[in-house]
Amino acid sequence: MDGLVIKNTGSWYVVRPLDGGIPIDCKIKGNFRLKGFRCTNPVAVGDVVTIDCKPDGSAFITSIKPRRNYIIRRASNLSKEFQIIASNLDQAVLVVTLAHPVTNTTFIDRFLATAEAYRVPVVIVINKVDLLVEPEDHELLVAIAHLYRTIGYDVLATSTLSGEGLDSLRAVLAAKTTLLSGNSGVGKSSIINALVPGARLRVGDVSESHHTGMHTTTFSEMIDLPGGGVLIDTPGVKGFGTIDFERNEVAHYFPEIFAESSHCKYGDCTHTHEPGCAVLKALEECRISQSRYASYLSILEEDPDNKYRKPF
Ligand SMILES: Nc1nc2c(ncn2[C@@H]2O[C@H](COP(=O)(O)OP(=O)(O)O)[C@@H](O)[C@H]2O)c(=O)[nH]1
Ligand SMILES: [Mg+2]
Ligand SMILES: [Zn+2]
Repeated sequence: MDGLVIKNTGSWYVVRPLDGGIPIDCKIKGNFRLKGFRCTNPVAVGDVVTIDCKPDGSAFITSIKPRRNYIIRRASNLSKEFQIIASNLDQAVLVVTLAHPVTNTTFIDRFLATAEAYRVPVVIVINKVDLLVEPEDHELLVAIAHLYRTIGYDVLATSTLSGEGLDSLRAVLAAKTTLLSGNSGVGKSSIINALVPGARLRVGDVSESHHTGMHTTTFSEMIDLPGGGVLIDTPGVKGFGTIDFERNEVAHYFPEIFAESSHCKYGDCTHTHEPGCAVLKALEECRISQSRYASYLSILEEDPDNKYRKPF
């Protein structure tokens, strides 16, 4: 029987049969491994799997259908193992805030670069806009929204308090499978509660931060949206942006830097010091933003020896 993995508890998986039957708790066989995957969880939410139901009521996942895409993160900071956060995504929503807390732009840009690398479109949701009351707060909102829209990302401004932007967000999510990401405290649970009557997720839950240590467990879950579409919630997972890139690949995942780079004098230009670098010229002429370029450099400098690679 084939089914969709709708929940990963860390110990077992909940699989909803494609024929519409009730969800079944499944284990995986001890030696179940995907070729070439150094992964802590071989099966992910969003996977379509074949399951084997035993007469005693137990059920096992025996194979995974090929994935259209997926998103991974490093299992912990220094680990060589990876977790697949979710697969077969239409898009990711990155929830950010400009106040309480401030999401830093490097985090945003790492997330976007990782999503580019795995070909997952991202919509940026700036939440808690009700807190942006001072004129300078509002100017910042306009500037950030303009920056990312210019690069090509959709940007929404929302407030779960006032309800602003929630209809636009509903429209973006309709009939799609969306990974919901963002730092702790930006309002992900509040957004789910606003969109899904009866969801009643705990809000303001600080326990999430305890899950960021060495032994992070992935608890991902699909949440059905009224009117179609699903959200994949990943409490305890800080999001992605923790993979490594090959040095000469980094620019590929910054669309506006990549666009300029075709005009650089040297084909192997790193856009840091080279004469005739079109990226540095664009930076000088403010066609590439300082903050984006700083994020590019921060990723580049993380791996000066090019030790690490995108794992798969
Ligand atoms: N002012 C304001 N506070 C919000 C908004 N959305 C969520 N919050 C608050 O932000 C805190 C964290 O929200 P939560 O949904 O738990 O964030 P999560 O960690 O991303 O799931 C809670 O105290 C919420 O009440 C919003 O739009 N405006
Ligand atoms: Mg939460
Ligand atoms: Zn260059």
